[in-house]
Amino acid sequence: MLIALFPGDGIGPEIVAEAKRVLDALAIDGLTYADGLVGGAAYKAMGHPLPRETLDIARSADAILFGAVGDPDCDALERHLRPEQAILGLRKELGLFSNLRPAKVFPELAHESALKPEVAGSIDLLIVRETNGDVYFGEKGFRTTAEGHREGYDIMSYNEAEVRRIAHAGFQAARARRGKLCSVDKANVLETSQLWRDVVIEVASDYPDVALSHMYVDNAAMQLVRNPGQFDVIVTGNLFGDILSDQASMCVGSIGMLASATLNGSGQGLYEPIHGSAPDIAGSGKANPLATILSAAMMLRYSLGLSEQADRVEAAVAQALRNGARSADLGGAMTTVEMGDAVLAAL
Ligand code: GGG
Repeated sequence: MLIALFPGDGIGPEIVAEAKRVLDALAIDGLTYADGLVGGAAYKAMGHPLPRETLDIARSADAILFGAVGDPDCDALERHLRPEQAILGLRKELGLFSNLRPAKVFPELAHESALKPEVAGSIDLLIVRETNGDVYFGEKGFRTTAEGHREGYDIMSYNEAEVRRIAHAGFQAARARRGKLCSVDKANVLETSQLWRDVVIEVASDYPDVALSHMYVDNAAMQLVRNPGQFDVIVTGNLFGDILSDQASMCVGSIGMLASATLNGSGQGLYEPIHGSAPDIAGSGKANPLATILSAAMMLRYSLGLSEQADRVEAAVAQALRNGARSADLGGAMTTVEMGDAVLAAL
């Protein structure tokens, strides 16, 4: 089993190192690693955020453990050379269209939530975010209007095949959980969302056991704060999912806690914390590695078929929190390595 390790930029190397220590401690037979550069680190070393060498490693791997990309040194680069193109490129090149972002409150962290603890305590949801289409991949550009004003544009588009496959992913996830799927769109304004809603309704006939509802994205943002316990699985597009999952992270306590898996249906997956590279704290030892460690647990479960080991890692994270492990984002003072030590001690 080959794992591609792509730490990326900023705090990426620090958090991936802790996840790797946890994987090593599991002493899994036949697990091998291949290191690759992505993002600003790859641009600086090789002139491209997603070099061919990295892509070749990704294609041959069973799973990718990814840190984060984003580097202020690269802010002035043309868009196709910016660090973020590494994650967009990997998702597109490997057909990784289904980004699963679970959000659940660890009881010890309920008081860290932006919500009242009793409201936070009700959160146990999964956002299924489409990651191969939408405004991220549509035609983009700059032009000048007839009046001489500079104008930027990003075309938002989805075709029915793209919506159908993510809808199936959403229904299947809901079926495996509490049987409720909320499809989030903006069908009162956007053509893409009208198509999205029509196709989700068509797909629903294959899942009579799943209760489907629809919500406009602005309402969904409000409901996530007002009554998050109503959600089981949310299926939504790339842009809406990106925004709603960051919002969900504040509801569960910290963006440093949210893991993710991005799957393509073949068993191969990319696993990463939902947070970015946090350049402001890079190298300071303040980063919380738990989202990356929990992403590694998702990798064990979804790509490597090692559910027992995944359960062990998740239980160790929960135990470390019960034992008082807290990084700065969780109101404590433990370093990245001390947080990793706490998980290892609980493993
Ligand atoms: N680990 C997440 C990360 O690196 N995020 C930076 C980023 O470019 N995100 C864009 C996206 O997730 O679509």
